[in-house]
Amino acid sequence: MKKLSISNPGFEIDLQNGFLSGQKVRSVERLIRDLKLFFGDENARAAMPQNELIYEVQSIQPVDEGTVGGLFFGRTIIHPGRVGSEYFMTKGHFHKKSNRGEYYWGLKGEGMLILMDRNHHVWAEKMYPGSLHYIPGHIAHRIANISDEPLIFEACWPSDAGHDYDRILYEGFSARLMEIDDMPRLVPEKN
Ligand code: S6P
Ligand code: ZN
Repeated sequence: MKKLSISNPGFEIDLQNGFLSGQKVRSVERLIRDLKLFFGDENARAAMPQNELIYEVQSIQPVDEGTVGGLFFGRTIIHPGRVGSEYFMTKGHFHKKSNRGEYYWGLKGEGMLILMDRNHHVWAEKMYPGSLHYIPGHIAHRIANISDEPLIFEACWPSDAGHDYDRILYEGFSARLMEIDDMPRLVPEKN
């Protein structure tokens, strides 16, 4: 950055659909084969086409992962569908630095933000275009798409937060978002 220079920003966001562009925008795809054991009905997941795209994430990481004081920005699209009766969803995670918080906001489609505290209490917030969600530290978060359209949302989180997926894989969320009588319902896991 030169002294007194005026330049364009390094990144742009499409205000209609949240698409991110600019230098070093990263993209990750999660296919049905990447989500082994994350859904309640593993047999149903295993029987699905393994290349089916469940969600895509774009992220802007202007500093190295783990940097204290920086911020990351991300856009996620979850495609519509279900594994058995469970809506397509993200893996979900606690942050590795557990006390780090995060903002989520809805851009398109209808979804549910599923939250779980360290005592395994689960609750949810409706996500829709314009919904804004503050996720405090120590709370696991996962998003499910509850409509027949793609769900698009964005997020901003600290660059030293990290992601702890293992805890979700081994302990799980203690309730799952299922379609029951055409309605989304949180159903407790049987232990
Ligand atoms: C990162 C932020 C999002 C998610 C993305 C996918 O902290 O919460 O960008 O990474 O929505 O979800 P997950 O649970 O697979 O990371
Ligand atoms: Zn997070």
